[in-house]
Amino acid sequence: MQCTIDTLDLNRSYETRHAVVGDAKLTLQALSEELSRRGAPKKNAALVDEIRAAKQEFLAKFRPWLDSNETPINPYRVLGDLMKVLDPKNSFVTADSGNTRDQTSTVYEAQIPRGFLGWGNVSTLGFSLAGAVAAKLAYPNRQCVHVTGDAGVCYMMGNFEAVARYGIGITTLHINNGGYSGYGPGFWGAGHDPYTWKVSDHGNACMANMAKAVGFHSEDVDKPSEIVPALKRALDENARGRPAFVEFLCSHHPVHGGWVRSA
Ligand SMILES: Cc1ncc(C[n+]2csc(CCOP(=O)(O)OP(=O)(O)O)c2C)c(N)n1
Ligand SMILES: [Mg+2]
Repeated sequence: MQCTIDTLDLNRSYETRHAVVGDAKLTLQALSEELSRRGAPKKNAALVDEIRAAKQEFLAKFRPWLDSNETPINPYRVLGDLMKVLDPKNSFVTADSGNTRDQTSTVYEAQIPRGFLGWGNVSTLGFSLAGAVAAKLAYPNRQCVHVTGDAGVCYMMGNFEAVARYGIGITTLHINNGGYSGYGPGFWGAGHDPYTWKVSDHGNACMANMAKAVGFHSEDVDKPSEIVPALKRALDENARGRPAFVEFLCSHHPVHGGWVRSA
């Protein structure tokens, strides 16, 4: 069953068995009213428990990584610690294309409307910075964070200076996993080895230094125990109107939720 405001999206990626064309909020309100009219119980406690248990079961797979003490840092550990530090009722999170999107959308739980900007399959790399800036302008009192990767940072590099100049207090989390997603040797078949599969060593190319040079508060973090303190310092700087950039030296860990169905 698919509810969408735009008929062009029906049957687009998957066959739509039942189409409901309308605004999601109005459609859900109408559905709820109709169910009440038919005498549906207000809350089905057994169903709520079933959903809660299924969520826990799903998260159990990711829990060891969210709590991992590995070095290089497991990217999920950054997300696990981010969830400990952010105010879930007064924040905004988005992520860029690549593993950062796949992993953030797998484990991050938004608790307020417009608390998370998620994507479908493909988004334009670099957009997460604009997403966080837009969120900060719309909700100046919220903590606004975006998670991005090595390619993502390079795509948005030209725009950091303006964020610092305008004093827009957002935080960039750079997951440095040493390469561009799964674009490894043989990505498009034998012999096709994208130049981007491996990025410069952190000793030669420190993106945290790049951000610092244009006015960001900036740090690089290579120990799991340093993640929470670095995030807190970044958010404190944001509250004073200064953007922050935190680079995490992470492992390449291309595992995420099975939200992409097989065709
Ligand atoms: C403008 C643009 N170019 C290319 C792509 C295709 N693409 C998707 S993810 C990706 C690599 C992402 O690498 P990185 O930012 O390092 O994130 P990682 O997956 O390594 O965490 C590329 C090239 C895209 N989505 N947008
Ligand atoms: Mg990467």
